[in-house]
Amino acid sequence: MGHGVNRTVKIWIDGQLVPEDEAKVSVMDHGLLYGDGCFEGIRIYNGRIFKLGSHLRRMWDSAEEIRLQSPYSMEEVERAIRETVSANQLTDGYIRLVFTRGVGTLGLHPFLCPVPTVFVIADTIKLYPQELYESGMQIIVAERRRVPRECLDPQIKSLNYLNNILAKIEAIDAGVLEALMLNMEGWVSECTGDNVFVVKDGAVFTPPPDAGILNGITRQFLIDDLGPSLGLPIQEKLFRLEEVYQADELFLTGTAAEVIGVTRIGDRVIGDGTVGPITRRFVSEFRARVTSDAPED
Ligand code: PXG
Repeated sequence: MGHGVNRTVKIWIDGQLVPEDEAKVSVMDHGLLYGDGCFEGIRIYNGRIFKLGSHLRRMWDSAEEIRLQSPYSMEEVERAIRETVSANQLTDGYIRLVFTRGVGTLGLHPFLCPVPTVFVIADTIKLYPQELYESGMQIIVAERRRVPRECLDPQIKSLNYLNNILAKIEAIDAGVLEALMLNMEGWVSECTGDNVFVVKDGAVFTPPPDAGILNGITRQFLIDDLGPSLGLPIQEKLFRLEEVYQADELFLTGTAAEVIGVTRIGDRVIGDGTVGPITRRFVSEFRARVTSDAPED
């Protein structure tokens, strides 16, 4: 089944481009049996693959952390991604790159799976409604804590997303789209699929990687590039929920969400309840940069 009208989605899997209904993974694949594998979500803007190099490096870092060796080189995976994007005639959309441990026995042993499964999906993306970027989104604070680095480092973008999904269910139950998670020490970490930034008295800060977060590619783009070019340096520091409640502005970043303001958290209003001026500058500068000449590094 294609997702669009008259369009069969082509999937790249284990070296071949095939129609979606032929792209199959075995029930004996440990990606399915144990969530043993890793992935990336990547955006295509105006024919350019945003931060593809950074996503590939993070994918290789995740794979190394779980001792999964890709059967394809980074250059081969990059070619596979570009091939999949052009086969689906996408100039704007979303790419999902997945490595699974591969087919094995009914036992945890990862090294009894001889060949990792690799696939690339490229499709259109369902975005948050534009109105949310103007009025700001509402989120909650999840009861569920972010899994500690000592147990499963959130820097590994693994196929094991149940920690985030359980927090996401809390958000859905509360009628909102995201949930902010604290780490086991009570520091603010991140949302289920987005990083978090606070604005206070003109200063912008975000939790450091050692808060136990995924070091988002969008987050790093703001720290390295957008912040400095807007004259708004971003500081990494640990902070508590109290500082979130007392923030002037709050915003989230992620591949799917881009940059989006948060105006309510639970029943508390952030700042004056509108998307603040600094958040607006990041939202519009982000859009301008990715739509004109999205960096692929
Ligand atoms: N934290 C977590 C736990 C994530 O999963 C981010 C932060 C933001 O990272 P990037 O690199 O995207 O700036 C993520 C990324 C989806 C979706 O479909 C979620 C993500 C990425 C792409 C799509 O909800 N999460």
